[in-house]
Amino acid sequence: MTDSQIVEIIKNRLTTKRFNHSLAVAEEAKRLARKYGEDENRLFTAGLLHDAMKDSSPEEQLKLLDEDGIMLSDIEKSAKKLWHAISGEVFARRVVGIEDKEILSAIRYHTTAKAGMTKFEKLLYVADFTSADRDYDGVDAVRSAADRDLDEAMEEGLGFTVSDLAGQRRPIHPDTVEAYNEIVLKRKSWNERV
Ligand code: DGI
Ligand code: FE
Ligand code: FE
Repeated sequence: MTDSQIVEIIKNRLTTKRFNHSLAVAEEAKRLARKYGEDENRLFTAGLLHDAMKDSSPEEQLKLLDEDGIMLSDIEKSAKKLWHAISGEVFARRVVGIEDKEILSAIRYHTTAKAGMTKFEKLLYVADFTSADRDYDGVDAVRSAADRDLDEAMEEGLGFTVSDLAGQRRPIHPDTVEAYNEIVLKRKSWNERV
């Protein structure tokens, strides 16, 4: 399937806002891929598809998971916002016919992240934080980190997510905790702080 066919598919599935976000993430993923020496075309495709199930009903998402034999953990059951990354991977694979394992895995982990991510997976995760349509408090810090260093941007994004979730007393997915611990142990940024 071509990117323009994929654009038509997501246009018909998403609200205008979410469709524009998906185009912006695709552009940002491509820009970051060029900067960090990854495959621009495949990251563009991953960006287009990453939120393909985000505006679908819980029932529709659960149906895809069920058809694929995927069981949700208790934490996943408790947070519907996590479902679209899992169902989005199934959608990309089974409905769109994407066979590229790295595109599928980048979609699967674009919300929680996980330890041991590839550069490709990190680039989609960061592009979702820094795309042109984003305006949350703290976006400037992630954008300037992304201008300097991919792992610094991962640390900024994961730190933001962990603080935000803990501040709301929401559960933090073990994949997110493992990604966070891995990146802070690698970078040891706290040593630079007073
Ligand atoms: O789909 P987007 O809005 O573009 O962005 P996203 O896929 O990163 O989703 C962000 C949402 O997911 C945000 O509301 C926080 C939530 N989230 C991310 N990681 C976790 C999480 N929620 C819980 N409960 N636990 C997590 O580890
Ligand atoms: Fe998402
Ligand atoms: Fe997104």
